[in-house]
Amino acid sequence: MTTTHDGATRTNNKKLLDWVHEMATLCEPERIYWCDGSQEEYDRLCNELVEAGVYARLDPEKRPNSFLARSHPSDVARVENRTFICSEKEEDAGPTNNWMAPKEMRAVLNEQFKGCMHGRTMYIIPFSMGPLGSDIAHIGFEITDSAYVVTNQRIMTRMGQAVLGVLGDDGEFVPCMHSVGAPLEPGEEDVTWPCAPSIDDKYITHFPETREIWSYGSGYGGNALLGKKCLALRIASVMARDDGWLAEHMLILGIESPEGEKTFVSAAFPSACGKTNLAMLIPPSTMEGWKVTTIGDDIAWIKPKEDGKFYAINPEYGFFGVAPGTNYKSNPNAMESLKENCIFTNCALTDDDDIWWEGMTDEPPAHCIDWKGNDWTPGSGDTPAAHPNSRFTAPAGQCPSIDPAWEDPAGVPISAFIFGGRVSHNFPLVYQAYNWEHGVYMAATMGSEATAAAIGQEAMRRDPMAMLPFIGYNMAEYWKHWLKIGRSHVATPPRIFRVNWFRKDEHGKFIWPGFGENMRALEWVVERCRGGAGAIESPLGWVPPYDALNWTGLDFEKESYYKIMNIDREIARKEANDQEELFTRFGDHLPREMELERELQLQRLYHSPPVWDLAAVQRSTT
Ligand code: O2Y
Ligand code: MN
Repeated sequence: MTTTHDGATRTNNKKLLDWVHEMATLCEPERIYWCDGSQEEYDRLCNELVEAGVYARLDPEKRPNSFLARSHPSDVARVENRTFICSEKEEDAGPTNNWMAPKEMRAVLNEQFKGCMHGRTMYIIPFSMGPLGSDIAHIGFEITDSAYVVTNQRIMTRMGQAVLGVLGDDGEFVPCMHSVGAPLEPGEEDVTWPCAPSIDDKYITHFPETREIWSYGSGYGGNALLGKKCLALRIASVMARDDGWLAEHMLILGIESPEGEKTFVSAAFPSACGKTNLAMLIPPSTMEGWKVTTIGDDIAWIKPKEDGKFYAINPEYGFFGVAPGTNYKSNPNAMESLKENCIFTNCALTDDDDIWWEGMTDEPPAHCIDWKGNDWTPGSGDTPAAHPNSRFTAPAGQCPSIDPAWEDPAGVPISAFIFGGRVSHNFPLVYQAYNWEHGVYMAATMGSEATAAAIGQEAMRRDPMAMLPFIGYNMAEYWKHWLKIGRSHVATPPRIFRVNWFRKDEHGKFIWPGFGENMRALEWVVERCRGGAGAIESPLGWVPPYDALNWTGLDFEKESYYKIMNIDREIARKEANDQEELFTRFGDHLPREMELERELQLQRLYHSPPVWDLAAVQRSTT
């Protein structure tokens, strides 16, 4: 075993050095390399990856310093059924997580990791989740045998030697162990995307009590870039529970009014709800003076501070966004962020050495190479050129809407939490919770519609707080944590809202224009937080009357507004009844407030006066 960059010359942190030594002994790599995070190192690794055929360098004029990688066709997304929470007790992982006893999992992992880095380099990546030295940030070390992971981590995290300075001799870190699970025996030729041959050999495992991550067999995204979902959500949610803060699957926005007042909000959405588009929203030009800035697109770490407010940081340094559907109409800021210094994974390669994906342009290219490396033309039928989960890895600092405070170690003060989903019927555009407990109930019961193929009906796929695949402990205990932190850790908790951009009319067409026009709902949210803007009491919560929204420059008649705000009470009661199924899964862990709020909601839906019909309210008041 040869060592490049000896660890002992880099750090005196005994825990770190012991761990690296122990992992090297287990994995038996050919080389050990301590990453310094420099540009020179990044360029060198990218060149090596180009030479090895792992990266294709894109045209330096069109897409400077950018690369395309193609994964193995079996390794294209997070593997939820192979993701485990290994707490000592099964009930501490809760009914929504896969669980295995730590002892049992360690035995499996020891087998898998033994000699798994034969013929490969073991890279040691020091990284900080959050601005270096921020009291909200945490340090991680990822050990990996993938240079693809190293180069992506340099974009996604603050990575390199400076982290070792902040760590010091006794500092704490989260050990993140990763292998693609494809040892190279002498004489064996490497492939461009090594990974474990079978899904059953992949393990994305978390040990909440000892705060460790072990990931084996996949080189893709959330399975391999361990700072993101594994550390910043699953392990951090446990740290947050223990230490009195929140680790959330939330974007963070700054919203500036024409008067120059800035309000920061954080928002959670399940996948496929346009979260990245909202994180980089550009208000319509007719809403003069309103400006939106981006602090983060995916994860928020939120801490209560002495002044009685929650402060949030984006623990990440880059975007790992879904490529298909991103274009200059849906998200100009994302497109501008992708102009240079990016890594693209599983996108299509055009004949002029640029990237393309479905929805990027009105017209597809006449020819390109698809994500599997095959010729592709618009006549290729249902075969997509880019994989539906193809990704861009882009430095967040390149986003034109990035907020000047996005790297502020103190974080930004959060005034509102917004929760969304994708619901085509009977769910209002926007409404506000009556109080913190009601808001936590609204967030806990959120979800998106999923068509149950077998019956052809739309069922609600629940995704509480958009944390279903990312909570590191029992979801019901997480709800208790939310209830407690809002009551006792801050003077005035942020207001809680729900939004839904996806309501359809009787012809199956979206009623709400969405995208930049979502700013109209955000303006109401901001005004509510500042004590202004009208609202009507409804069984679901406070709803805006038509005139409380800013309609300047948008032709959206009252009739259409009623359509996206009206609620059929019987359907709403069925929805509240259905929520019982979710709650009963948690047995004694369920906080009493959740069932109480559900009951109250049902009562309001039975007994509120008939004027609840929003259309009727509007007609009687205008
Ligand atoms: O499929 C993957 O590995 C990536 S998943 C992901 C990436 C960026 C932001 N969010 C997600 C997610 O699944 O929520
Ligand atoms: Mn996400």
